[in-house]
Amino acid sequence: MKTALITGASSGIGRATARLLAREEIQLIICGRRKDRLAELRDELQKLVPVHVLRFDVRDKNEVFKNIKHLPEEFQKIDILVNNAGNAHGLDPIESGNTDDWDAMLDINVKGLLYVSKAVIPGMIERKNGHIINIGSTAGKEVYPNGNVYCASKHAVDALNQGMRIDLNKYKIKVGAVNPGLTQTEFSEVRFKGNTEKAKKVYEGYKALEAQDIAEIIYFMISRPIHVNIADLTVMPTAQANSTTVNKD
Ligand code: NDP
Ligand code: 8X3
Repeated sequence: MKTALITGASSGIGRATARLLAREEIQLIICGRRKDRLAELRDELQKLVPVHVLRFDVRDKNEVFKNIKHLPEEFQKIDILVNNAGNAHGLDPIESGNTDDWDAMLDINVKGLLYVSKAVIPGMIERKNGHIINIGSTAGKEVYPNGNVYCASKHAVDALNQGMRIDLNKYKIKVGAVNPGLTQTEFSEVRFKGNTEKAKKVYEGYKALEAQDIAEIIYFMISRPIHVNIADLTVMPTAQANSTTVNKD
C-alpha cells in the first residue's frame, strides 16, 4: 500500500484529497494545526486505510523535522507528498499591506513548503521513488491588483516546483504542480480574517471550482504510469478566464 503525506488536510483541497486517496487505498499522514478537525478526519478515513495524524505549524521547522523524523515505522516510507498547506492573508495594496500578513504568506506558503519537502525528500532519494505535488495557484502564473505578496509567494512555489523537478530528476522522483483558480474552500475566510460575508461574495454569481475537483486532478497525476509526469497544470472554473476576468451573472 502506498503512503501519502498531505499538508493542510484539515480543510478544503487537502481534506478532499485525503478523502479521495483513502478511497483509492492509499494510506495517509494528515497534517495541519487544528487537532479536532484532524482527529475527526482520521476517525472517518481509518475505516478505509491506516491514517496517522501529525499536528504542526509548517512555519516551525524544528516541529516539522521532529514530527516527520519520528513517524511510526509503518508510515515512514512516504511515496507521495502533497505540499498543500497555505493561504492568502489580506488583499491590500502594497503601500498599506500588513507586515504580519506578508510574514504569514511567505513563511507558510514558501518556507513551510520547503521545510516539509526537506524532511521528506531524503527518504525518497534513498528509495529512488517518490512523487511531490506542489499546490501553486493561478496567482503563481499572473499577478492581480492587491494580490502582491500572495502572488509572490505562489510565484515562488512555481519556481520551487521547477527547481525541485530539475534537482530531483537524477533520483527518479516526480515533481509537478497543480495551479488552481477560484476554488470554494475556507481560503477566502482566512484571507478576509473570518469575514464570512466578504468571503461568500468571492464565489457569488458563477460556479467556482470545488475542492473535490482539485483532489481528482491530484489523483489523476499520481495515478499516471511510471514514465509519465504531469509537470504543471493550471485549472480554472469555466467562468474564469484569468485572475481578473470572471463571467458573473
Ligand atoms: P483552506 O483554508 O480551506 O485550507 C488551508 C489548509 O492549510 C488548512 O488545512 C490549514 O490547516 C492549512 N494551513 C494553513 N496555515 C498553516 C500552517 N501555518 N501550518 C500548517 N498548516 C497550515 O484553503 P484551500 O484548501 O483553498 O488551500 C489549500 C492550498 O490551495 C493553499 O496552498 C492555497 O494557496 C491553494 N489555492 C487555493 C485556491 C482557492 O481559490 N481556494 C486557489 C489556488 C490555490 P490548519 O488551519 O488546521 O493548520
Ligand atoms: C487562490 C486563487 O485568485 O484568490 O490562489 O489568488 S486567487
